Amino acid sequence: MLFRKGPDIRSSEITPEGAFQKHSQDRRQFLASAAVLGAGALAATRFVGMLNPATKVFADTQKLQTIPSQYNVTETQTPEAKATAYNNYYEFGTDKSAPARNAHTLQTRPWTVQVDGMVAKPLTLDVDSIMKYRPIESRVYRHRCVEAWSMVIPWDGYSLAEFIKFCNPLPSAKYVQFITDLNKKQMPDLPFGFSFPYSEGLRLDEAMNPLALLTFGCYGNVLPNQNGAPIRVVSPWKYGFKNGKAIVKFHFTDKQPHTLWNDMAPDEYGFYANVNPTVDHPRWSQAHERRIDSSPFPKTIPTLPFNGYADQVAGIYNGMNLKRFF
Ligand SMILES: Nc1nc2c(c(=O)[nH]1)N[C@H]1C(S)=C(S)[C@@H](COP(=O)(O)O)O[C@H]1N2
Ligand SMILES: [Mo]
Repeated sequence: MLFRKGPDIRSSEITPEGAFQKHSQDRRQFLASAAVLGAGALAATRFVGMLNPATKVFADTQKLQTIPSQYNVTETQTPEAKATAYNNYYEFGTDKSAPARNAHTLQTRPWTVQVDGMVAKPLTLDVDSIMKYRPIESRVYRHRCVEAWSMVIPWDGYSLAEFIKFCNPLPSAKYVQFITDLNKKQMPDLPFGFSFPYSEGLRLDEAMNPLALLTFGCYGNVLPNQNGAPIRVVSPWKYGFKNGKAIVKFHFTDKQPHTLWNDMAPDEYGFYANVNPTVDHPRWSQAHERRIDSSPFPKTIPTLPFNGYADQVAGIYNGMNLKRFF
């Protein structure tokens, strides 16, 4: 395997008291640096954003400093031009090419993120301070859409677990919900018939797996709007729809949160959405996928259990019927 085997985190081990104490030092430092760095970083990004409303230009001028990751796959990467032009982001249209054309209307700075629900203390944070909390890794991940296409994308971020520990969830919290911005003015193409804002979520033990990435960029640039700027989640062993874009709220809860696709069609899009070649979508097979890479025609390749990340994540689901909890 290409990966180091990750620690097998069980829900009973999530957010023990000791972790909170160990973390309070980091937390104080983070709050201090957030206060100091917030204003300058915010001014710089707004300036660039205002000069260059076009998303592509914004991304090109916003290089990220990244460190290497131990979690890279070695398959051929999808060219940046393809990964940023073929998107699912229904707030900006249901066509795959629509988000790249339309998403520039979303203003991604200033951007505040709320942390609420079952946490020691609700927080309102500036996205730039969240981005600076931990070094940004470049992680080359497989990215598998439920519609049976896939890409290989270098995402830039740090483990969601780091941020969750910072959020201080109560021991009773069992899930974290990610809620996307809903701004009708900045989303003039919002289609009818969807229960926006987009909502997704993970069980806390899934969210604490080191593979789950709090993502700010891709290909070494800040995320283009169509890929979820300024902050999104990437959980590479799950179908792409789990990976909410443009997050404005992390809500901690003890109940399985509602999710947009599960609301829309519960028999087609389960809450867990683990990539599973043996559980077909009611309307198509999930045994294979079309890999969008550098070749002009996507190759059809077999889909791997947990998208090839079974060594890291299968343990999370020990004893669970994955055909029932799909
Ligand atoms: N807010 C929001 N997030 C979203 C979606 C969406 O429509 N709205 N689509 C999801 C789906 S179905 C996929 S496959 C991925 C696509 O991410 P990408 O466009 O960066 O490849 O985003 C997910 N996150
Ligand atoms: Mo998707």
